[in-house]
Amino acid sequence: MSDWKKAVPLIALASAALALLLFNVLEWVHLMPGVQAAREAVIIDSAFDNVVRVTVVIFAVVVAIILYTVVFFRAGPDQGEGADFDASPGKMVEVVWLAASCVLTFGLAAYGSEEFLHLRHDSHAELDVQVKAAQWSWEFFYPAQNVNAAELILPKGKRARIAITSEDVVHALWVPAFRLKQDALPGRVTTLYVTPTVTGEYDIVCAELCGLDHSVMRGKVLVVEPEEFEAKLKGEAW
Ligand SMILES: [Cu+2]
Repeated sequence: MSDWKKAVPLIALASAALALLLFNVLEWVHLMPGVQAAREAVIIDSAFDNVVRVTVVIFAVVVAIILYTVVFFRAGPDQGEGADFDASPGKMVEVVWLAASCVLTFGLAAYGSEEFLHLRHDSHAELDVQVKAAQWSWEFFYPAQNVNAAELILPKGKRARIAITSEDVVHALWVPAFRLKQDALPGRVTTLYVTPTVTGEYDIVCAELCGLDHSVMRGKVLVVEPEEFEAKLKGEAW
């Protein structure tokens, strides 16, 4: 036990150094690249970043403990395999480790669920779009405007309710720039809410293996200024 007490400052220092290094590497490689084109993207990215921060710290502590153990608890040349030593870390360490794991697991789960429900449960929307997926294309229908479009056109700053279904097999509507993904299920309607914040053209990708041409089942989202929306929709209608 006394060995571990002496080890704490060393392990803490090594953990901090390792965590700092990892944070810099993560910052450098940009885990979540690309534009955040919706309010939801900002929320999801920040949740993702926070979870990564917590896991980086835990990872650093675990690796520091492993390194310390490997270096300072090596068997000496006079100790053969199976040499006698007490591997038990003591009850206190076990209790603290278990309690901390529980707090972290449930804490992260609660944090994630809260953010998720927050995104999903506000059913207020200023625009309705119905999406139909079929092997291997996307179709968009605007019930209020009675318009069919080949692209998903959304006005900037307006919360849209996107009702998704499939005509054949399971697909998934994924807009990386929105950080949103939702399964398209035959015989069922799933719903996604999004408030686009940056005008531009973004990819829609099918994120569920759906057959031969799954890899080319792409679509486009056009986020336009609200005043251009109706005209753009009429222009894209077919
Ligand atoms: Cu697919």
